[in-house]
Amino acid sequence: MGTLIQRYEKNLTGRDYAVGDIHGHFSRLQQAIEMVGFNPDKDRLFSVGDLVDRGPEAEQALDWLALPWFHAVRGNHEDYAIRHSLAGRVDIENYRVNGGGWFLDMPSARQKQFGLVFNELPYAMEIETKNGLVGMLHADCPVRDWNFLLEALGTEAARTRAIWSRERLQRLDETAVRNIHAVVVGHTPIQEVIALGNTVHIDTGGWLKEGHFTLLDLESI
Ligand SMILES: [Mn+2]
Repeated sequence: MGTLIQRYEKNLTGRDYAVGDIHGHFSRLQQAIEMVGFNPDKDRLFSVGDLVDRGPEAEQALDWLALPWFHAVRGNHEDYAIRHSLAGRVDIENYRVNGGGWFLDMPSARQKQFGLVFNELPYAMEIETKNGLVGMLHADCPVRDWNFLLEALGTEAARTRAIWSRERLQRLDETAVRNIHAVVVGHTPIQEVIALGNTVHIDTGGWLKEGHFTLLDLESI
């Protein structure tokens, strides 16, 4: 496993964007970043994870992760791939139902290639912005105070919550996460971006027929 929380220094020359779950729709993502005039020489794109499964272009995830301006946290779908390829610990039927067929049907050496790259993805990112530190996680912050996140992520319970929980949205919980300007998350498709406390849910279902990719400028929050 790589580092649990990856820190990024302030982007002094360009803009920083966050994007929700991609789920194998990299052509649509490419169109979305072109629409905002994304400049790969200066700008950065931060993903809340779930790059793969469900869509037709999941295999491109490795190409995108190799780009110097694209950074992602791990989602529960990367976690499926890691567990299957590196630990052999996955409910195969459940994985296939959730879009993992493309992965299960690849040769095991190729699966392992993905697993090793995904296993380097952090559970959380911290990005310095002019407004303060912005945190990103796939599903929800498992602690009420960002300063305790690193310690908490040492436990499987907190790691699971970080990549699977839908509790905040289900309860419309507006409790702020302390000691962080904002926390950006995905995982649960919604029609429009919604902020609950300082947690901003941005998965507007760019991979769904009726959805779209939201490119959230991190300095706008
Ligand atoms: Mn997810």
